[in-house]
Amino acid sequence: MLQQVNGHSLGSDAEGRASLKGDLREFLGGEIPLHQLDDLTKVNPVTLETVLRCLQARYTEDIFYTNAGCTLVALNPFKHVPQLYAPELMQEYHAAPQPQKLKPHIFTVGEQTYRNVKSLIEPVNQSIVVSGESGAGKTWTSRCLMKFYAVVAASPTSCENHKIAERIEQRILNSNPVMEAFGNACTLRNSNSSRFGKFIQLQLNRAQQMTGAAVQTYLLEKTRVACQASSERNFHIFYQICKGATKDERLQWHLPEGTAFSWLPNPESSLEEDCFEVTREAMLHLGIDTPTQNNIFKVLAGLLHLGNVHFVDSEDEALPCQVMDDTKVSVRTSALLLQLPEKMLLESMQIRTIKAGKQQQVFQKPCSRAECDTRRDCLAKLIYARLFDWLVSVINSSICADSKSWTAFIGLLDVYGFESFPNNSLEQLCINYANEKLQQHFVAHYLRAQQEEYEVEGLEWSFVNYQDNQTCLDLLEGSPISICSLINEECRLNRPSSAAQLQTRIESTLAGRPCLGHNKLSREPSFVVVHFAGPVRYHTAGLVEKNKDPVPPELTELLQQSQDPLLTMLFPANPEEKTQEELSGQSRAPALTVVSKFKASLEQLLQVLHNTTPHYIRCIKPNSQSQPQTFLQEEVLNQLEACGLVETIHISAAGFPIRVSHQNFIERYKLLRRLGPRISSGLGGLEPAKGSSEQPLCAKEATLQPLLQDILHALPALIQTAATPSDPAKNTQIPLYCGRT
Ligand code: AOV
Ligand code: MG
Repeated sequence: MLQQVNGHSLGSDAEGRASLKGDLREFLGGEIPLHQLDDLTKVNPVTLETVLRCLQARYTEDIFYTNAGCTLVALNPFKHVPQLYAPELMQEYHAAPQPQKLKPHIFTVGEQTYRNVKSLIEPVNQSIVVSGESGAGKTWTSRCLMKFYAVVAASPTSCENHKIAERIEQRILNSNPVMEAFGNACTLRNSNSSRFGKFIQLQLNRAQQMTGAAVQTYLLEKTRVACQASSERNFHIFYQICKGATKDERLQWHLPEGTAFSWLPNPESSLEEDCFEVTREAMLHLGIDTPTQNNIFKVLAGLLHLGNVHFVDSEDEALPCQVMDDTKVSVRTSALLLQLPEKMLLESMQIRTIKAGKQQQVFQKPCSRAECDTRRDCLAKLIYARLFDWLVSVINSSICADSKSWTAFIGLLDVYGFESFPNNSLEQLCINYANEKLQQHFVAHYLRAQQEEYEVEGLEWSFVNYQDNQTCLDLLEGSPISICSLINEECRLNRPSSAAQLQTRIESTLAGRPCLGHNKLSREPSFVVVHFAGPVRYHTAGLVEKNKDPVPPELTELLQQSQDPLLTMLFPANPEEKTQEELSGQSRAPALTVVSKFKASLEQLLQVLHNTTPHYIRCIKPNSQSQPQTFLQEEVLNQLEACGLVETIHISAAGFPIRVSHQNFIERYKLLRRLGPRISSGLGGLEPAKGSSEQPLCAKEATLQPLLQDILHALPALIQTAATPSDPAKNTQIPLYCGRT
């Protein structure tokens, strides 16, 4: 069938490419300035170098968006360009008959996605996958897309409806500052780095109006609460409180000006910490009232004081480690703010309770200084992670529409980008693993599936080679043995295992795997993974423990004693509501590891993505110093290479840009069937035959240009074949050439 369609289409494609060559002659002759090439499929030859030159020329001219076939390349301007995101511009893209004819923009992707939802049969869920390395602009882009939908998918202006619509859109937008305050932090790569993954479904009703949204988050980097790499910072919210609290609040939360907190490193000023009022206002919109907010901030202040508690080694092993003299006050203040009995708080960190024997006899054992520190950190992580999850659930209950009021969604995916630091641990392993998965989704969906389909359909197609990251994923998660399985195994066996032993185990068991890099230079135990975006050295120290993420039951029991309303809610005493971590602390059943839980959540995400029509935006970071007007070729080249952009362009340039499902195609064009023999006379005889009861074709339908022109040539045979797809169960798509005219 494709051949019948494409008997014509390929001809057009060839013509298209001929005219493209014409462009290129001009381009190479310098008649078309490089920066005016809106689509990278038009550079010739398509090589890394020509693509790079084109992007650089555009960047120099302050043009930040460029089409690259099925993807949009977004260069980070690292400066405010307000006119680029003005509501008027959003409306312009929304109202355009063919938004793809306007300058490339994230609004083009936004609008096309929005239009795609509409189908004659059933609305089709869409997703926009925003990818790129840390600091490339993913969060910025998804925020702008949310604003775009808040404008174009707003409910009509009927007064009451409008009010509701405005409220829901505003609320959805308000989820951003709250989630960023609690989930973002300054890292070496990005001063507003997302430390959690986010998939937000914007819910649309049949009239394409946004009626709600649902947020799903992925693995918050909770270790950051108690431990920040050098030159990095804690989550923004802590700085916001310390800087933004009023005099009264400072008194209530025991935050006198100038107090130094161990968990608040690098307190120099940043934009994000000036946003306390914005965060508070947004929380209010989401239904978190001022007393609850104050309660949250009081608990966070309690955590800061907890971080100032330091222990000294005990001279006698049988006695618990004591708190350093000058930090005793921190125990008191922390207990006061968390509304916990001070003695219990201290003992929960100093003494381990062991239950043993059939009778479950209780023994108590003093912890070493290192263990006391670990338990202190664990307490903070436990509270912060629960608080974050609770906030997400509050946000969801505030913005989620009931299932009857929406029929389709547009999903926006914004996860933490690929990152490589001097010291990489389990957090980076998970983050980079997530990015590998997304890259694989792109490879599988676009680079591989599309080409395979052309081959199956018998098209003349010369296969474009691409870098498949399957080997890296096999190394990370494959069965039976992979890095994840080996780390999990260590957790399961629960045996003392040094960092060096883990390194040896990984290197010897997985020796010869193509993506396991050489580990010659490092003095510290580590292993190297060659990711699609570059090699990363992961240090093995603490990896197994982080993967286990054990929560001593005494800590949860302690928090259940709190008199604080927020903590009471986060840690209910009711045993029926025990969570997995509590149960795992008590039972012998092995707890799910961090990696296993993360893997399962990623698989769920990919399943959701798989059931939507995906759109891709590739964010590129022109330099790692976050400087405007600075385009570092080497850095951009690495990113272009890593994401397979050149291959994408090749496939897009030679492939079929419009794809319509059989069912939709028939629904849309079946009326043309009756033209039958009149096709030969072009668009002439559009009147129904004499004596027929058919309505005349309306002019709009009769002039569906240029698609109609293309289709008319091949119509009779096409409809015949489309009506009887070879494998209806597969709901095969008909790739249509729509012409580049
Ligand atoms: P990321 O989401 O991709 O990194 P962000 O979206 O946070 O990166 O962007 C990093 C910074 O670049 C932002 O804070 C802005 O200062 C700037 N920026 C990005 N896009 C634009 C734009 N279109 N216009 C102006 N400035 C921009 V990470 O979350 O670290 O993976 O984990
Ligand atoms: Mg981000």
